[in-house]
Amino acid sequence: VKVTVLAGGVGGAKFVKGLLLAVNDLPGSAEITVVANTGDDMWLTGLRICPDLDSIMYALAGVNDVERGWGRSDESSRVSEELSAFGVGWPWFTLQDRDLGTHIARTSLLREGFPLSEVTRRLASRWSLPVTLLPASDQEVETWVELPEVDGEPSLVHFEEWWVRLRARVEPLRFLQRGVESALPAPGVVDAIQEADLVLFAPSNPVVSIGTMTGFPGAHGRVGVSGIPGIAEALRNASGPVVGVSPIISGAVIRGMGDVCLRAVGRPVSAVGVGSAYGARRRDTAHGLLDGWLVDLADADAVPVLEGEGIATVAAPLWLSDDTLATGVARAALALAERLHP
Ligand code: FO1
Repeated sequence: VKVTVLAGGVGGAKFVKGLLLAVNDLPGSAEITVVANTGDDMWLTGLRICPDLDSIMYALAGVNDVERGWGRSDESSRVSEELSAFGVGWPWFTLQDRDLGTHIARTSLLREGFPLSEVTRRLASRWSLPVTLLPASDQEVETWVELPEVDGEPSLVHFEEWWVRLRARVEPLRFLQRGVESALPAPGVVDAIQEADLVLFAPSNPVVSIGTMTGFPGAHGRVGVSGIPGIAEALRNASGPVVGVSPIISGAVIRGMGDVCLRAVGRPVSAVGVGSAYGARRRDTAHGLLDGWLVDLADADAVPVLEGEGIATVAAPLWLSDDTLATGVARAALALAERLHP
């Protein structure tokens, strides 16, 4: 079977690790493609940083820092100490030594003229990852955050500055996907979605991680997020079922600060809120994306609501705290997909 997963960084990686174990139950071999969000990417200290691609690559290679979630294990900070002493870079955003090796290698290949998809293939080939890892786009699409005026000046900061320095404490006016209008899905992304036997949305940040790929509509007068042109269309044309896993359990995010992102686009922080923002694919031909939606057992009351909206919804345990639990979540997603497309 061919499975394609749309994913953000750390949560996406945990889900994919579970999926790799869950597909062992299926007959025949599985071919998994992971399409990673590139909206968190940025230039810093002259280097191209791709947090979500790296989080997934390191986790699947088994070289990630498990406790922190991002970056490599067995790290040191000698280079970042030197950069700080020169006053270069962001002192609150630590680029550690091994991780810097990745950014230098990536930037070097980009400078040689290779597109990000080819650069990612080359970096990942070092570890023979058990999946094909694709960036959502080869073009630079960066999420910026518009914050309320300070001293009469509207302030616009890169997503990472809002997320890491400000810890998402300031409520954004809106998100801006810089460069998204002229971006295209990276080579292989549209085919991976359209030709998959099933497409899964990892329980990643629905607004800035999945939304930067698929688009995420605003509500209650708030501006939504623009997706990379062509990805939502590929999802609507997908021949297999599209099944999402809720990143919200009992009205709170599984990890991170995605609740602030949902409020910023005027959406309720709930399994129903996220599911209905993605929308039912068959019924709402204008912009619906989902055939199936997995919610946590604690959100079982979401089932009849979303079923009423035309999305096949199942309640299952959704915590991803360890590989065994993550495998259970992936099994539940595969079972729902099987029901939708036997
Ligand atoms: N997150 C932090 O909270 N502090 C950091 O200093 C930091 C550095 C960092 C460097 C490389 C990288 O790939 C990720 C890094 N992250 C850091 C994680 C990242 O900011 C976010 O958690 C994700 O982008 C959100 O999905």
